[in-house]
Amino acid sequence: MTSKRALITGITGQDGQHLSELLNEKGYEVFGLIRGQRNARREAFVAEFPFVHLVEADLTDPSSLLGALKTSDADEVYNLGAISHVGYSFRNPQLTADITAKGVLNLLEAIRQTGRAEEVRFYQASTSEMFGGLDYNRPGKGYNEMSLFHPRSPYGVAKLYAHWIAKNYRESYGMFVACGILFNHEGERRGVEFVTRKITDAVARIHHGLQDHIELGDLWPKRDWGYAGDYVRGMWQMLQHDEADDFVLATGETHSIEEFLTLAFEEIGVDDWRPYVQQNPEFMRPAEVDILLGDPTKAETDLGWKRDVDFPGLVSRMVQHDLKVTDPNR
Ligand code: NAP
Ligand code: G4F
Repeated sequence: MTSKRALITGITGQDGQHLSELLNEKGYEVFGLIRGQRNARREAFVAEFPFVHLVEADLTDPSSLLGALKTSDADEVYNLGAISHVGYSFRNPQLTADITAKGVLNLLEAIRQTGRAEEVRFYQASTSEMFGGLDYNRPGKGYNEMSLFHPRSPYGVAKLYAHWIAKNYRESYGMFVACGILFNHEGERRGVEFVTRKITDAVARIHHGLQDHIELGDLWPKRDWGYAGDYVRGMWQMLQHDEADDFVLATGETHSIEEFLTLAFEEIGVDDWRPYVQQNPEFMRPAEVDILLGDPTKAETDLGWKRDVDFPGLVSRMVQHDLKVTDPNR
């Protein structure tokens, strides 16, 4: 039997790395879309994932996407590429719309142009940011696939367009388009611009005497944080399902940034994190998402998905990883 072929956009990002690894283990031939004339992450990526065939393209350039689809001749396309940082999207709203929203339309249209629209299975990386934290229709139960949307950032609004255009192509052209509405997922491959990795990296550096404090924005928001390795498994399961559908992936628990700080500092034997944390308005947002809590019942029931890593396990593995990589004696 010939192996399946997958094309991943956003291959250099956290989820792209986890998914490459998973699909390679499953025997796929993996193609990854890489942008930029000299992408700073290319060299490190090639060293760690030599089995991935990189194809140059950009979500804002339709002809390059068509080329990538033709080169890869993919059976499954995972669209993970995006401006994914909420704070950055406030400062760069038009770029966010071009890549995170319109990029999806470009990719779907390019798939249609290949003439293989009915054969290709497509995954769209939708997000809990589309809900916006205003838990007005299912108070306390968590968002599910039927919850109302109220995005609170240029990123959330762009992702909502992407979500609906993806569903529209499913309904209009009979394409197999699955939308994974994923709550926050983290891990040792998370960018340091996101709050969890920023904290675990700083905690490790404080432990090694390389820095003395960390500057953060608001500490009260709550997130439903899971482990990225568990979530990419769910993406793959969505494309193996008999029907294209929408699925929430979440843990069903929500924790504040203060709780994350408590566990992270305990990992290095510090009981009170407060002396090490300063608040800096630079890291606050014009509109905040107060609380995110997801209900993954549908994915658990229909896909058999379940997460393995819990909240304390997630914090611990991230701090332990960062203690190793920042150790000046290593
Ligand atoms: P990430 O680490 O920020 O990676 C984003 C990727 O998008 C990078 O590989 C980046 O490539 C690529 N990209 C940016 N602009 C592009 C363009 N113009 N053309 C092609 N690629 C471009 O994000 P992630 O955490 O892995 O998340 C993956 C996807 O899931 C994203 O769409 C994100 O919005 C969504 N999501 C994430 C979470 C989460 O908690 N992680 C939750 C829900 C949804 P460069 O190396 O070139 O910058
Ligand atoms: O880690 P964050 O930047 O993640 P956020 O905004 O929840 O978005 C992430 O999860 C979404 C899924 O819900 C994804 F769609 C999205 O692509 C991304 O992966 O911020 C988490 C919370 C926010 O409330 C933020 O205001 O932490 C707060 N925060 C406080 N200080 C900070 C900081 N966030 C960052 N990035 N940096 C800070 O210094």
